[in-house]
Amino acid sequence: MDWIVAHGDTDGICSAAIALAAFRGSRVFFSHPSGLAEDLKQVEGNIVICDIALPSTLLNEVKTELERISAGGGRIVYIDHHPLPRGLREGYIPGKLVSSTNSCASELTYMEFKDLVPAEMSRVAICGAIGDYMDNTYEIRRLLLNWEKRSLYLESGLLIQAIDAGGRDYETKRRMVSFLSSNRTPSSDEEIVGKAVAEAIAEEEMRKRIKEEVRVVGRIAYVLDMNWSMGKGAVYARVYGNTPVGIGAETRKGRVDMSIRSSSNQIDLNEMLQELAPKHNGSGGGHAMAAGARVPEGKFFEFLEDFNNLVKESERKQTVEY
Ligand SMILES: [Mn+2]
Repeated sequence: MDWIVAHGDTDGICSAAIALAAFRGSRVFFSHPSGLAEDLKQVEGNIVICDIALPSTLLNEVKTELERISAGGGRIVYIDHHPLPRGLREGYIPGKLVSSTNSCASELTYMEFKDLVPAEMSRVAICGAIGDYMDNTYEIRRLLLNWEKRSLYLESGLLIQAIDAGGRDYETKRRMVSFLSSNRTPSSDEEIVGKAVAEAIAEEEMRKRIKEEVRVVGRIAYVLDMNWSMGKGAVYARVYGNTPVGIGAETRKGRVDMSIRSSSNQIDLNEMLQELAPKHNGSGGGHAMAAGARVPEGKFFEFLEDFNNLVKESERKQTVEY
């Protein structure tokens, strides 16, 4: 049995679709950094892993599972664009590691398997790149020349909105993967179109609500418990709070989960959160300009104050440098 294990966002779904076009008949499964080691326990055979950060805290557990898979004769291709855990040595995990922080996972997956998939899969790579705000790379711009850009942005917008509307519905996501892998467009699927349009209408309402309800702590703007996409909440919080950093937060099971977005490439959210969140008994990380964090409910405001100090600090440093 061949396996594809991917993150459940647009980039992960598009990466999985490209991998599935290369390895027809694979089982598609969704996971995330903190659940990867556990999820790998059910895997035997060849595996492609897409868009899942190698977790620093559970690295040895992931390594153990990959070694078991490899010892059983499974071929492993690990494709990801999150920063690698600090100090990871080459060859530490078995299999092929395709890693770059400059491109999305869909672009890396397309480039890795492009000889095995129809050329049309390039548009799935582009959709994934737009989903992760990483469509401005050399390869994606080059691939986009083969398409009508404006039409493709509609297709990717439909897909992204439908995925945002779907929450944690893994059956629908699996269906999207197989659908995209067989070279069909999001606009040709009634369910995707319906969900996307409903989400776009809801978004316009939420945008206005966030404009009213956004709260600001220094250089950080946030919205809490809006019961909506945290990532988009973070973007609108930043815009209407008029700050370089925005947070969409949600209280769940005694913890506050956050999506965090920045508008400044001078602020490295991943660096900051990996350092800061554990100090508040939480965890955090991701990319430089788009990341996530989780802290206990009672620590949230303390965390915001400290986070704001780090953002101010990094802005102050730039002013001095210039
Ligand atoms: Mn990604």
